[in-house]
Amino acid sequence: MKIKGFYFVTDSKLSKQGIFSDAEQAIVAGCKIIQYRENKKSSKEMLEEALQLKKICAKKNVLFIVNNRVDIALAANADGVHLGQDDLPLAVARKLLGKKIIGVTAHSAQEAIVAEKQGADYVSASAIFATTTKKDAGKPKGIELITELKQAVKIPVVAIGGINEENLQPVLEAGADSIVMISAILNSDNVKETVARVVERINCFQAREKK
Ligand code: TZP
Repeated sequence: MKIKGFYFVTDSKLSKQGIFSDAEQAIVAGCKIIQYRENKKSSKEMLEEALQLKKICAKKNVLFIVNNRVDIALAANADGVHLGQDDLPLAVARKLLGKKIIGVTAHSAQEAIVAEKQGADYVSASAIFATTTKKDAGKPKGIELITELKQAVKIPVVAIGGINEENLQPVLEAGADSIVMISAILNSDNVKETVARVVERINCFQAREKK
């Protein structure tokens, strides 16, 4: 399955209904990719949560990705892992994960080119706009980073960081294959309705562009 369209990332701190409910609502609303992102809990707790999310995703044929942790991804039989620049090297993760999906965070075209050469399945352009969800996201790069990454690599480019319904249009126009929104979804009044609106907008835009 291709990395395309709306990509939801869980956040237990921002969640009002709990991460399982958020994932279920996002899936009902049409989301096809869910990432489990957690950095405060024990490995044991993380595995339990990852297993539960995997079950929720598998039932609906939704891709399930684990952030940072190759061990949790393997133990939960996730579809893949997302690696930051300070996580396990891609070559090591590839050995452990075989054909599973591996995404890599890229802050520049150079990082994206290296990730593609080493066999990444997608890169995430980070961070596009200012965000408070990830404290060390660094200075926002603007939509120019999406344009640069799209020119530099052939693998899908996922846009992340400070994206919401107001600033979605330029992100789409810059050519992002997939788009993450965390706080824009979890701070909204209704996760399902907000995801449904965003999914519809992204899918419509991408269907039109394909013609
Ligand atoms: N990586 C780069 S920015 C970010 C992550 C996980 C947080 C994005 O969250 P939000 O709330 O959509 O800005």
